[in-house]
Amino acid sequence: MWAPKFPRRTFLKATAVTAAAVGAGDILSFGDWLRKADAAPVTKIPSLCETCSAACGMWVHVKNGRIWKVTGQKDHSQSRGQLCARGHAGIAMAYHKDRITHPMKRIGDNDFVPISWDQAYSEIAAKLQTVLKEHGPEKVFFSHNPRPTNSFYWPRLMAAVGSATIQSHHSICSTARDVAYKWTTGGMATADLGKTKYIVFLGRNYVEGLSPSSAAGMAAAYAKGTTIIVVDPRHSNACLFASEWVPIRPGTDLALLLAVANILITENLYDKEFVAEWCVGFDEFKKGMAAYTPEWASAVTDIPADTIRAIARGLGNNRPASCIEQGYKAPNGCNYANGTQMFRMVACVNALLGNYGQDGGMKFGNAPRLGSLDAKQYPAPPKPKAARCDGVGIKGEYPLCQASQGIVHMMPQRALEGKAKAGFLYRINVARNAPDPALLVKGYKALDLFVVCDVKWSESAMCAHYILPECSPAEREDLPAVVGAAVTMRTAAIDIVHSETKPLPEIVAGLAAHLGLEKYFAFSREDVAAAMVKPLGVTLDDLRAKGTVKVKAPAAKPLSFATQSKKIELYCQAFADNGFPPVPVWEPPYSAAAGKDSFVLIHGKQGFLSHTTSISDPYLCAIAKRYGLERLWINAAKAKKLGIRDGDLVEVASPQAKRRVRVKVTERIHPDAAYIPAGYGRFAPFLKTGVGYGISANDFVPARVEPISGHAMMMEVVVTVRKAGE
Ligand SMILES: Nc1nc2c(c(=O)[nH]1)N[C@H]1C(S)=C(S)[C@@H](COP(=O)(O)OP(=O)(O)OC[C@H]3O[C@@H](n4cnc5c(=O)[nH]c(N)nc54)[C@H](O)[C@@H]3O)O[C@H]1N2
Ligand SMILES: Nc1nc2c(c(=O)[nH]1)N[C@H]1C(S)=C(S)[C@@H](COP(=O)(O)OP(=O)(O)OC[C@H]3O[C@@H](n4cnc5c(=O)[nH]c(N)nc54)[C@H](O)[C@@H]3O)O[C@H]1N2
Ligand code: SF4
Ligand SMILES: [Mo]
Repeated sequence: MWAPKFPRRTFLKATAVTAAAVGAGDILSFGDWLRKADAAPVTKIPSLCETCSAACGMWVHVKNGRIWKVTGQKDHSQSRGQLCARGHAGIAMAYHKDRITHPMKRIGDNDFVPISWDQAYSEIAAKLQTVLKEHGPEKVFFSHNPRPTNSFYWPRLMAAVGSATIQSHHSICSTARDVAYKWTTGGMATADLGKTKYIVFLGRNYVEGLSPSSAAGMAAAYAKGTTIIVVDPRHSNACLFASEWVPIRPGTDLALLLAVANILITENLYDKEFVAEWCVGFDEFKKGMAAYTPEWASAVTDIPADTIRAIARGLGNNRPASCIEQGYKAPNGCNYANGTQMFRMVACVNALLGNYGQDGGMKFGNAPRLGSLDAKQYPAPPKPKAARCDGVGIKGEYPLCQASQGIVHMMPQRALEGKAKAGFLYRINVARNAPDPALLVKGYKALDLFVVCDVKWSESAMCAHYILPECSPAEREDLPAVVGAAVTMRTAAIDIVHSETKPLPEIVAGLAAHLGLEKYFAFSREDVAAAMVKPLGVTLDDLRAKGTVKVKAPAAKPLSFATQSKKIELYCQAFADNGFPPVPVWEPPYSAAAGKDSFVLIHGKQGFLSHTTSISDPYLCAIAKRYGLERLWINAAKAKKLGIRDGDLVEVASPQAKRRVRVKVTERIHPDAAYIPAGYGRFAPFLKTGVGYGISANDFVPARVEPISGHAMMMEVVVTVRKAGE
């Protein structure tokens, strides 16, 4: 078991600093010190929240060199002056007990020793060079959760090494959606919630899978009378703002959409001019939809046929100011086997409504463009020629997946097959967030070299040969990003808390230098940042003072679709060419097998937690424990049949795992579904908070890859639930 071993030198240095501070100025007693500390001014420093992908703009209020509190930036379009509970709690990561304070080397199971940066860089570089020599760059991969700084630095290092396998977290998030839109409309449009008259949310939960602006937007639309339909097997908190909750059998939204298209066509409610001008394959599509009557869909979805008709007519009669919201993870981003075709249908139904580019319909973003480093002055490494080790873009493997996303959860399996030999993880905890943790841990440990760069201990970090500790967001300045019609940037609010942690640009440059690749990093982070904001007429000093700076929105672009045909592909040629149905057809979810006594195990976000990160936060964990929020939801009638009462301890079982948890017995869930909130069930032994509390749906799900978009099918699992002995 690892215990921090501080070299004597560090201890002496720290003692000397404290002594100097105490002896300074007019402080003679503890009372003096307290009065002075209390009277110290508070300064506000602009930063960005790192606790979820909304990356809200925040002000960090600093007193005596420590974080005092945070508030939301008004000019930032995600926060609009507010932060959620996770944002308020998340900034305290700087002082968290689970911080990794030194570079670490694993010397056994759950056994690490702190090492110097120089030793870490030298040993990683030597092992990587051996892998490159023996196996080539095609067996090296990098997985991350893309944010502005890491999206620049790590892919550049990987390219310098020759590896093309750069992966984001999307195969366990939204990749079915993203791949479906890529091939259908050429990219994702978003619902114009402020102006729509009739909108259907398929699971997507703005109130719990939230950013302050999306939750506020939904509340405002509801207040002014917009018809909001929420389709979800569970009465989620989004139903607070719903005109109607439509419970659905898990994994069957595709059937609902096929029937909606059928009705729009047979009842002549679709936009013929739009379809003629902007769509290809309508005749095949129309033929394909003919069999999907509302009665057929009702039997599949458990939604009354008249409700399906009412939804289709509500959409058709209000077009073009009506839409199916674009979705995210729920219900099909990476959850069900039919997810990619389901999102193709979301795009196709919106096309039938002719709502693209229309007020109240689906609009494509038009963000200001950031600049980049002068390539003549700072030559970039050549684009890698090596094949990817996740099969993405390769005929016969995963030809239609997004190269920018890859298949992150597959790498441990590839390692066990000898198809991957060295891996780097940044800001992602795949071992807890993807299905089948036992396999993930075994696979990562089978690599010749596995390096994790994180701020805190995690299940994935526990598998690493080397851990590179980054300083936390409050302690660093990062590269700028565009948000709405503005530029924003995180600046360093406090000094580095643990002297042996570093910001990412230094870490990557250090590694590059030990690999002999320093020529690709002969610039400072400021050089990159300044080049990014220059074309928008913004300076780094502006950003350091204001955090978020409005810029001129680019002129509106005429409607266009970046597909192969330059039209919306109701019939998708690329799907046909690769052996997938070119017009969506009904495919039952694997979990359709859920029967009278079993459940499809579904999951989703809670407003106060973010993935695995937040349950180890002491304040947020205390909220969860105080209100018993880790519970498994099951339907009241079914619970009665199974002899289970609210608050009982139950055993949840799939062929993969058995776990115990308390139940919430409720009318708010379809009888075929059992719901477990996301982010619980942490098992990394070094964590001091939240470990072992609650359970994770991922334990029950086998490791699989959906063939079209490469996602993890994270709700394709049937479980039994029975009362457990105390
Ligand atoms: N059961 C279940 N599983 C799910 C989901 C679910 O709803 N239910 N949701 C899925 C979804 S939508 C997603 S997007 C994924 C998310 O999966 P991940 O991207 O893995 O998300 P996190 O759990 O937040 O883990 C992020 C890691 O980054 C680290 N980190 C945080 N800030 C920093 C930083 O500034 N620098 C560095 N270097 N590291 C940092 C954290 O300590 C943590 O270890 O999970 C998926 N998995
Ligand atoms: N508080 C909080 N907010 C977050 C995050 C977070 O971790 N915490 N993470 C961010 C990220 S990375 C993402 S991807 C988004 C995700 O945002 P959403 O896509 O809104 O995410 P989830 O909560 O994963 O959605 C799960 C919902 O889908 C429902 N569902 C399950 N099966 C089905 C089905 O078959 N049909 C239908 N119609 N619904 C179904 C569940 O009951 C649940 O309400 O949230 C973002 N915002
Ligand atoms: S929504 Fe909450 S957690 Fe996400 S970035 Fe904003 S404040 Fe942070
Ligand atoms: Mo996500």
